[in-house]
Amino acid sequence: MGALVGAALLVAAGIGALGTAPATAAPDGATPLGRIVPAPAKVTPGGSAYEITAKTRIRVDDASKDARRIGGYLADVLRPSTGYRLPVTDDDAGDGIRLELSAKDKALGAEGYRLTSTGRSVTIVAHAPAGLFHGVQTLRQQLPAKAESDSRQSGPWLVAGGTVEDSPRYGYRSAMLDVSRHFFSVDKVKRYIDQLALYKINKLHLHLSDDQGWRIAIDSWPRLATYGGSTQVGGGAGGHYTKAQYKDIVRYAASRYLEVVPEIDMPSHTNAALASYAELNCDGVAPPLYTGTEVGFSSLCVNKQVTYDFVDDVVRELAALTPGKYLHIGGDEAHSTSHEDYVTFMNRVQPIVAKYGKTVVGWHQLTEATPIKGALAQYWGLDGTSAAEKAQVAAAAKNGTGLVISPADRTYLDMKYTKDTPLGLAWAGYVEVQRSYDWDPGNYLPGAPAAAVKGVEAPMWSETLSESAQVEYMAFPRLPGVAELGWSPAATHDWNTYKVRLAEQAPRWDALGIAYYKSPQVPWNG
Ligand code: NGO
Repeated sequence: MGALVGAALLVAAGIGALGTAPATAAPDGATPLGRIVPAPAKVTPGGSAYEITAKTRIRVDDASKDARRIGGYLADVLRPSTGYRLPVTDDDAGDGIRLELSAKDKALGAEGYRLTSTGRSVTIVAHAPAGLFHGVQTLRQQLPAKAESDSRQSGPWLVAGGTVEDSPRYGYRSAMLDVSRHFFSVDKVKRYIDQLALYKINKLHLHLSDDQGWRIAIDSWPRLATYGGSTQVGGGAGGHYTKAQYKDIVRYAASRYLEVVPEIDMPSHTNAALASYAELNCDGVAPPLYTGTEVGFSSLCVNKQVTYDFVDDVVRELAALTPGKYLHIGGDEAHSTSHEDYVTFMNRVQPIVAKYGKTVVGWHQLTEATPIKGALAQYWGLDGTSAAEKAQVAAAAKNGTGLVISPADRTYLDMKYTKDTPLGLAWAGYVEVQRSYDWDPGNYLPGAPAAAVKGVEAPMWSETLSESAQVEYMAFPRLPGVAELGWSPAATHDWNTYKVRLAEQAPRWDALGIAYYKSPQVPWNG
């Protein structure tokens, strides 16, 4: 694309104002409209800024519980820092912050919104509650970073004037947390959910089982959690979620408009289950619990009926805990299962997921079997993946299998940034911030039709991570970049302007207590 055409596209997408210029504020001191992450689809700056004051009210549609809840959420974010009361009222006439659900604005879709800021009000209009919520995230980022503080700060609390019209490129914008290699408490998961919501991520993929630990209570097979969940990498105490705790996570995620996608990884990555129940092993002997980090050594016994009774029970109970559409069945690295057995197993398990009303997601090795209608394959290859393997996934995509793109050498948040990164793995190479952002999910996999791409994911594997601070150091600043690949129109993609917007997020992370990696690729101080 010629430079001129590129520039024209940027202006057409409404983000001309985002240019490469240093981070100058708008004349009235507000953050320039649209200078946020992910970049909005269309920004029309103009007019005077809105100022949140002690008199500001949050006005919501009286008919909508969702709008009221989202108004309450916004007030909770802003009260500590502003010190204002910010009452949420259903008197929706008058000045202030207005959250409106509009049945007729169908063009905004399931997640889009329009934010209009004038001297008298900020109005967010959406067709569906998720759109209102995403609009609120935009409003948060337009305010000074200190709005995120949990102690009182001085204003002014300005929102630049103009209009943002925004909706996502992809409907599947996911982050994964591996709670198996190290167990993460409910509170830690909630903290991560809050961080994901700020960047308009809408799926939380929980990797609930692996060789090192089974993390979800299953009533019909209780030892999975009580024994299979009793340790983790390095031999710590591990843990598991009771059903009540798991529902709490699902509810909390839903309140931030994230859908939980639970994963039970099969037929390999199953040592915790095999250790808990001897009958799941072909030789009838339970192996010991495992606390190392090798992969691919375990396998469910493909030719025993009890295996499918087990899968049926687990999927039934998990589906019942899952209001979302998807259930992930893993399927990666089945190195100790023959190809024939793998195909038999995956083709038998997918209909079980369908029987309980869920849509199958699997790692892309699922395409070695026959993906069931509607299934999604999650591509986790890298530049060096063989052409044959890429072609097999692309062929499935041509046949109707949807793709979630999560290349290990781009979006894996557990990869070290450089050789000096104290945490993380390096099997897919080092993944600096530019590398994680500077690619296009729409044309990433050669031969796969763009329409097959349903979205992106940033997985956080936890072999080396057990604390929130460690997760955050690996996620920030790469996670916002993957979020932008999932949300923003391809025409807005530009590393040189992105890195400036990304740098402007840092004071917000400071206010939120997120200790991020200070990549030398990002101009942190303007
Ligand atoms: C691979 C492997 C996981 C590891 C991860 C570490 C997939 C899909 N299977 O990704 O078991 O934890 O790498 O980066």
